[in-house]
Order: sequence, then C-alpha cells, then structure tokens
Amino acid sequence: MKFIISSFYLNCPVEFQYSFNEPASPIMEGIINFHNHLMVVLSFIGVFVAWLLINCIKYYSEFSISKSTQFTHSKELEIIWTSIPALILLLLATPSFTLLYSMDEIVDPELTLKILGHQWYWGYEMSEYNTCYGDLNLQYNCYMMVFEGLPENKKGYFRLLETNRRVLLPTDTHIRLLVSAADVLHSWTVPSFGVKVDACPGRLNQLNLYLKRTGLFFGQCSEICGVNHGFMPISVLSVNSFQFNSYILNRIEF
Ligand SMILES: [Cu+2]
Repeated sequence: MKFIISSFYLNCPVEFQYSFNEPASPIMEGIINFHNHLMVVLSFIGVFVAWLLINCIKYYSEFSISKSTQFTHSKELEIIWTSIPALILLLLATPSFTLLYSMDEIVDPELTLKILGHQWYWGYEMSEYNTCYGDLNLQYNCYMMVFEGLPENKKGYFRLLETNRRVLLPTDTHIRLLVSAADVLHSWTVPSFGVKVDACPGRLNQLNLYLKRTGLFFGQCSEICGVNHGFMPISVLSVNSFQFNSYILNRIEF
C-alpha cells in the first residue's frame, strides 16, 4: 500500500528550494525560529559593517589625508568595538543553548525505534510490539528504489528518495531513536524533523522525537560512507497513533 498525496511535496527537497522543509516536530520549529531570529541580527550587522567599510575607504584613504593624519588611536572606540560584538554574541548564545539543550531532553518515551546504518541501506527495529504480540515482523531493511523499479505511474514518487518499505511512526507520541551503524559512519537525517544523528559503529546515540503532524517525510544519509552514500535514503510515514497501532497489528506495510 502506498500513499501519494501532493501535499507531501512539502516534506522533501524540491527544485530551486531556498528555504527549510515544513517542520513536523517542535525541535524543527525551534530551529526555524532561531534561524529567522539570527537572520535579522545578521542583516543589521552586514549592513553596518558594509557602511563602516565604505566610510573608511572614503575618509581614511591615502588620498584624503586631511582626516586620517589627525586620527591615530582611540581607547573609547576600542572599548565600543569589543563590547558591542561581545554583547551581541551573548544575546545569540541564550536562544542557541536553550535550543541545543532542549534537543537533548529525553522525555519518557512510549516507543523506541532502533536504527542501524549499513553500507548502503538503513535497518530498523521496533521491539516493543514483538514482546507483546510475538511474531510481528518489525525488523526490516529499507533500500532505495531505483527509478525504474517504481510503480507504473511514477507521478508523486521521488527519484532517489523512495525506499522499498517506509518507516511507520505515530504522531503525538514521544519516540526514542537509538542510532548505530554496522560498518562505517552514517548519519540518519530527516530535515522536517530537525533530526541529524550520527550512526557510529560500536556506539549508540539516543535522540528524542515528537511528531506533530502526519505526512510522508524524506531524508538522506548525511555522513559520507562510501560509494553508495547518496543512495541510502530515509522515508518516514507518520500517521496518528490509532492508525499506527492498527497498521502494525494488522501487519500493513508501507
Ligand atoms: Cu552515508
């Protein structure tokens, strides 16, 4: 069973895209807000520095000696140009660290998804259901589907982003991601979730994920891992928790 809805286009990269994908988690909303906040400050600094530079060229060049000969040093100016940037950095550090530490916050998770990076596909496992319901096959690998392998009507499918099976996740649920790798370094990344977590062999990385809306989300391995690094995409389908449970228990795969 495959979902094709045009609004899913919001969650994957599109041609000439110059902004972020639509956020699906509070973390990504925080990242976008911080980015917007940062860009305002950045614009003011950019304009101010350009203005300073132009003025310096204009008034302090070797040809306009009248002003530059009289000006050698200024203690006041040095205090100002040290303290103001320090103050700006301090102002930016506060929201930055707040966001950074909120990402590390682990809320008591209801569900754990184990992610294992391989050369060159992703392996997934969800053990909670296995212990409750025995033979549910919730350990699977996701390989990229080559364009030729996509269903007859290719409309709505994304080249180099589709996988043979999609990772099913519930919305409004605290999910724990446990990420590791079997061979070399990989990185499990989904831009709409604001998630980029390194998969290191011999090491387990933990991350909290909370999805706010349903949708089909795409991501790619983001740590160079070999020749097929660009061909191990991630596709996640999020549905509400009621649907999630019924799909899992009825063994419906996406
Ligand atoms: Cu890779």
